[in-house]
Amino acid sequence: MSKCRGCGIVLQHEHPNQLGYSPKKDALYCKRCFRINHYGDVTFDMKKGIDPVDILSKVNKMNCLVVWVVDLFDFEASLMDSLNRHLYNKEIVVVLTKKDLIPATIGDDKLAKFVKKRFEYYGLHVVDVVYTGFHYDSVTVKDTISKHSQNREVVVLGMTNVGKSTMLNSLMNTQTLTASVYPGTTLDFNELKIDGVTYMDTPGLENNQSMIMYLNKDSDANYIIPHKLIKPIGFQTQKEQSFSIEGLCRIDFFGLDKTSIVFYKSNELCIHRGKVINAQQYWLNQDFKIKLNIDSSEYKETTFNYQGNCDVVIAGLGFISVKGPYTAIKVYTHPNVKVLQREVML
Ligand SMILES: Nc1nc2c(ncn2[C@@H]2O[C@H](COP(=O)(O)OP(=O)(O)OP(=O)(O)O)[C@@H](O)[C@H]2O)c(=O)[nH]1
Ligand SMILES: [Mg+2]
Repeated sequence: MSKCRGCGIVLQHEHPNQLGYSPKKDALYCKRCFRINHYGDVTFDMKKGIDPVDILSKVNKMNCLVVWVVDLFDFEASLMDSLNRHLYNKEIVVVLTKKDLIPATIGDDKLAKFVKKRFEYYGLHVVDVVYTGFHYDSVTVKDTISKHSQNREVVVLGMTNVGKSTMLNSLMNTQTLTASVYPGTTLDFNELKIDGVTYMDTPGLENNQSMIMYLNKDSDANYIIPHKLIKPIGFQTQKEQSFSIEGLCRIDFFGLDKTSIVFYKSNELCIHRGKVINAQQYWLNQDFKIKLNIDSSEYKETTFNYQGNCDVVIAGLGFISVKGPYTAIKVYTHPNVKVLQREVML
């Protein structure tokens, strides 16, 4: 039984429309990986990840070091509420990916502190935090993992699309594993040896709380997931203001007084700004280029009354950093998308 080197699925040569198919008996990659790598094309529906319980309970029984991979830009969507139940007895090294997307306004130590605190909040034991990103040297990541592995297998886990396979490719300095912009690229456990350490690439955990799951068109994920350094967009504003990011979410601010509001999101997405009093009318009548797969009337309202400096995070989309006086913030988006207020990250 041989497995596809790119995505870990068992190769088969009988069923062209099923996963794992390759017409060549001695192929190293399945047809799907071949097409993703050569044409950026996904021949079969991506699965958008795998049921977290299946994978986490398997990992729970292994004597392994867990490398939890987190997309720094989409940090909150990279964590799950029930994680501590499955990983309570595991040492975890956190690898933060996509640092190249984040403006360099925060020191590494401060960021590591922030990350450890967020993981503690979820009841998880983090032994180290390291960074990676396009054009970053992967030596520190490799050395840190190696130091903590102590002859154990290293299981690379995380939500779908956070950059697990890309990170492993950078440790090997090859393009062996298949990576793609769409969630659900890696399909099964995929074992590799890097400098004598056994690593396991894994399928990303399905993230039902991310906006990526609820787009009107799956291909719009390409606009929502940032590919370049994010250009923060700032406003200094007063009284009541409403902002919408395409047709994806609307955020109403109340009681502003020269308050600074900075949006961190993909540069491809437009922000529409107006008065709260006109916002509902605008929201209902506008034919947005990028939308969710629900009716505007089905959007859920979340209200935040904490009035300090904060980030408002919309999982899968980005965050809004708010500094200065305000009395309340209301967010409208898909009812399943995780929306939260947290301490300021950058
Ligand atoms: N800018 C930037 N993009 C990254 C980085 N790491 C990964 N990506 C991109 O993120 C997308 C997902 O990468 P993958 O490596 O396939 O992610 P994964 O976690 O293995 O995904 P699944 O196998 O679907 O769970 C791809 O488009 C990558 O090019 C990074 O450090 N910086
Ligand atoms: Mg992968």
